[in-house]
Amino acid sequence: MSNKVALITGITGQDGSYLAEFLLSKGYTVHGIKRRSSLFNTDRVDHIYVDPHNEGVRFFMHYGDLTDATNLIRIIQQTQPDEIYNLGAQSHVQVSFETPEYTANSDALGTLRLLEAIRILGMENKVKFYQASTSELYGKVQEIPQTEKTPFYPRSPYAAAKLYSYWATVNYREAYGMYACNGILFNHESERRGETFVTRKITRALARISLGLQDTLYLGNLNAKRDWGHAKDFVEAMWLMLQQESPEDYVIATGETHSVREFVELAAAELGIKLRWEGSGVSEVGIVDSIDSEKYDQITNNQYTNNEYTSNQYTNQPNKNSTFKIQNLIGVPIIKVDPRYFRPTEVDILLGDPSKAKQKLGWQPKTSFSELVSLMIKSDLYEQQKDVHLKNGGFEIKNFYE
Ligand code: NDP
Ligand code: GDR
Repeated sequence: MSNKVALITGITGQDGSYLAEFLLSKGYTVHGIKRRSSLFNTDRVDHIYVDPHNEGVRFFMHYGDLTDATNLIRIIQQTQPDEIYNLGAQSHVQVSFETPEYTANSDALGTLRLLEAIRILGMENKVKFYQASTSELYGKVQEIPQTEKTPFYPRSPYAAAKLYSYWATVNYREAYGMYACNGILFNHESERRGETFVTRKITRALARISLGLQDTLYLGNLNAKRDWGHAKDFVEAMWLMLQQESPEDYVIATGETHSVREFVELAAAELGIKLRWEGSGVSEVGIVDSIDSEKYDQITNNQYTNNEYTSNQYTNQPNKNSTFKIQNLIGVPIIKVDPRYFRPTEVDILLGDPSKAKQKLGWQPKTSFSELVSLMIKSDLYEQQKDVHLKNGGFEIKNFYE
């Protein structure tokens, strides 16, 4: 077991929570930086939180923000980390078109502030630094598949900000001899993925539609292709990058690409729903062609055994009390295109070549595309079942995402 100390920015995010779990399991003491918010925002890490008054605590959270250099310097000085993982970011590509300056401040200058804090504190030779770089750097792709050598062509304020951080990390490595690495991670998802990223939006909405809680799922570009892996597998690669003899940059990907449309079809199929597509462009709709009721019953009955959030609280079969019959969906257009979700500049296709990571880090993804979709659907069915109970109990159910 290690007795190292790690500091994670973005601890309340998807990756921050998986990485914290992983490092704690290795014996690390983990410090996380969380932003102040007006409501509790720690759902993803509540299960690993321990009252700091207890003895032997190895997980701590500190208020801070990547836009505030003073607190970054103070937290690094206080916690004296061996490893810093910079996962904090305004991470939504579409939102970055709405908030470009803030995105640059947190995603570009935030990284610079951390790197400078390390220098100011004279910790260049003690701290190892991980930068959450992204396949979005490739943007308008110059070659397929993308490797560590593929030229970048960012297509959003988010990607442009991340490009700055990529090069700042390389520069601090070369200028000051810091152990600093870029993980160029392709899309990675999970049961904990934010609800407005396309995969989670799809699994959550389809689960709700199958339970009669929502009518329609509105999506943007169905033809975009992404290399989707599981976040739990990907955080392991971050750690491996910091355990090598010398710091280098690595592509982390599955080596498979699928369209948003394929993701929708597979997620629906997981629920026993077969879709057919009609129309084209903004008029395209996904209509329920047929339902495999046996498959739906099977997944709704078995979801608990496979779900990471399994609790003894709900042991009854989910649909027992539901008045909604999934057969009602046959012939209904449940997927519609809404141009609101089109991006001013799109990244059409991403496909990573993780050969270097396989060879040098001994890393490879463990979760297949179909396993990822299945895990996410099961988890969302479980979550949404709570709303079915509320609805059947007479409470009004609102959906803010439709
Ligand atoms: P999330 O959006 O789930 O998490 C982002 C985290 O950053 C949250 O904890 C968020 O806090 C925090 N954060 C946002 N702004 C600030 C700020 N100004 N100061 C401090 N913290 C802030 O992202 P992921 O976990 O999916 O991604 C982790 C990192 O990896 C990000 O940098 C992302 O850009 C990058 N990345 C992600 C990929 C993916 O497919 N998931 C692929 C490649 C790179 P809060 O909870 O308060 O919002
Ligand atoms: P991405 O993820 O932009 O790749 O960034 P997102 O899931 O938002 O989009 C993937 C693709 O799906 C298309 N799409 C939609 N996207 C969203 N969010 N909502 C929709 O309704 C919708 N319909 C179609 C998008 O146009 C896009 O082509 C993620 C983030 O985690 C980044 O932080 C990270 O750097 C990259 O992955 C790698």
